[in-house]
Amino acid sequence: MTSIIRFKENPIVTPQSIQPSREDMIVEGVLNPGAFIFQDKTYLLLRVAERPKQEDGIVSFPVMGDENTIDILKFNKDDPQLDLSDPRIVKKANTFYLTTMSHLRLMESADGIHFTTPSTLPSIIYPTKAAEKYGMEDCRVTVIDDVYYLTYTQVSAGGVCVGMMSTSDWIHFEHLGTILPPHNKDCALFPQKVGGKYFCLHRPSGVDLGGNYVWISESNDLVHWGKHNCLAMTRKDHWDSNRIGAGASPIWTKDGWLVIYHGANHTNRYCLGAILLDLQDPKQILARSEDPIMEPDELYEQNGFFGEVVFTNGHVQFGDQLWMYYGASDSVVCGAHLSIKSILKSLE
Ligand code: MAN
Repeated sequence: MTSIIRFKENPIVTPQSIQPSREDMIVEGVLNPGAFIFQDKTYLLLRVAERPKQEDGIVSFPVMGDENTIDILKFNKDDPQLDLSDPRIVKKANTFYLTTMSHLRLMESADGIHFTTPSTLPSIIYPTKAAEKYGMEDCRVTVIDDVYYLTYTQVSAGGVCVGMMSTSDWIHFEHLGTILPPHNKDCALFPQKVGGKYFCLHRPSGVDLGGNYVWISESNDLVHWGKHNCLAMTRKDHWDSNRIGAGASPIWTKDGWLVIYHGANHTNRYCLGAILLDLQDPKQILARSEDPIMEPDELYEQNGFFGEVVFTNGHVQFGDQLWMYYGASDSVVCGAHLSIKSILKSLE
């Protein structure tokens, strides 16, 4: 059994601690943070999911307008074409929208547990691109040669894809565009080149043939990706039978690249597992968790906007200790301590 020690302070960030973008909006969830160290402090790049205060009989949700303003769309709940069975999605006839719109927010901490709005850095990253009209989600932050690369989910009527930005100072950002087209998300960059190439993990979704599997790809410049290979599939009758996706950047260990990933079954219960990849050839899987290393066991992981979810895309490493940050129930942000050695041991 892997020893995962949840922070006793959990949840460490809640919607109540986040100021909504506008007075008529409420923060439904703070979730799925990227994590990194900058100037000796721990930072989280949170996903903030907002929607308008809801009126009786109506579902209303935000989208970015053409002038980068927020437009509110409304549908009557008694519309027979409306399907609201998934709290994350508004489906009308064959058109999909999201019930909330997400942007990214930075929070800083001296101890990795108590987070506040940074005093000297811009703290909000709003969607600005056509590909982000329904929001930006689940950002991974990877440091490569002192540059921070942000890989995040872009959502619009055009589909779900992976966007990239970079920064060195967290003040100036370079938009590097959409690096992987729809349907794709959960893009985690390796923190260094392997055999002279950059690598990333990502999760395209197959429609008829295929599924929600993790793929691995190569690049010379981090922006143009090729040599795509299907790395890991879902496993029938397992906890990860329906969808899997990489967490944060793979971790170098002398035994191989350690990947923490999420897996969901057909009831949408999200757990975490681990995969070990060959150090020289990360297209080769050396081991994979048979059982989850973490399950939604706590009340705050079982109940919320979308319950039964632990989802990680951010961690920072101190020697053998991984401080893993995760979203619980798509509502709050939590943390846990993991020993890398104990995860490796669970894979033997
Ligand atoms: C999606 C992810 C996350 C989210 C989970 C659970 O697969 O992209 O954004 O936390 O679903 O709702």
